[in-house]
Amino acid sequence: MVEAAHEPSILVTHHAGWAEVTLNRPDRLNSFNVDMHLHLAKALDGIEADEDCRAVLLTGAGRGFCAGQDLSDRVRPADGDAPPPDLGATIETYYNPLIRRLKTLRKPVVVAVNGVAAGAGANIALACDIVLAAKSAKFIQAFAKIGLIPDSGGTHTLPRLVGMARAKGLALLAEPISAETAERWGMIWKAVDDADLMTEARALTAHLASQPTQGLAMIKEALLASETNSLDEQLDLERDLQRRAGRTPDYAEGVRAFMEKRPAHFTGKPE
Ligand code: T3D
Repeated sequence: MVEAAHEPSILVTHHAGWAEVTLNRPDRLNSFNVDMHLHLAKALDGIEADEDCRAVLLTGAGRGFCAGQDLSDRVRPADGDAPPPDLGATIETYYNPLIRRLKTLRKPVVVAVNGVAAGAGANIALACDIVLAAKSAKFIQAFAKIGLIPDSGGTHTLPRLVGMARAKGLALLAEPISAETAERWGMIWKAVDDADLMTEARALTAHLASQPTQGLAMIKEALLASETNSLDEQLDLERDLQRRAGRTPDYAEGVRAFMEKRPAHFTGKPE
């Protein structure tokens, strides 16, 4: 008997200086099961360790970006004796490490939200550094519809991005909002015509991959820290990071290129 070929749940395509990671369970709108979590973590391990990879693009296969947790792994018979699943364990093991990783990865992460982003799928997209979304895409904090709360950082990220009134509306009503509304509210960087999404996302990622990688990593670090730091703490952090940025070869090259009126050639190398 010939076994059915197993479609990988994560696809990684390497380009010059950057990598494209595709969530690949299109028949389930790229919702997460354990296999996809494990393969995504492995892909990000490789990207993190690869000095030549200086930016990441995340997207989804098919008509959706990601519908969050695969709920077919969570079904219990109404009259059965099966104990409830420990959702805290899944979050601790898979979702929280993924969000921490996206936020702290020392290279920019662009996301191309190619279609609906629901539940954890929406908040994973919002944890990326630059969010581009197809105009046909929708963002849905779907959790309340099944008795859950926004996870994957949603309760932290949403009020900071869109303010408490909108965060509460999104979380409590679980209604879809369009990419254009998300852009207008400041939740994402840009809504893009569907036909242009991947071309624009790839060009943006390639551009970021050619920039001063260490400096970009320090910008991410400073902005993340600003979510909890006082102004005094942030000023101190800016001083320390600027000191380090000033020691990088890319800073020296950036200044030289400016003075010589030519494009800079950044290498992304550390201090
Ligand atoms: O559990 C834990 O570990 C805790 C962590 C939780 C994190 C979470 O993300 S909880 C939230 C889970 N996600 C949702 O509640 C969203 C569920 N999906 C939807 O509400 C809708 O599918 C969408 C609004 C996203 C899209 O709607 P629509 O009409 O465009 O598509 P559809 O027909 O509903 O879905 C297409 C197929 O994908 C369909 O399968 P079928 O009928 O063609 O065989 C549908 O069942 C499947 N699908 C969509 N989302 C999921 C899913 N299958 C499993 N799990 C899903 N989340």
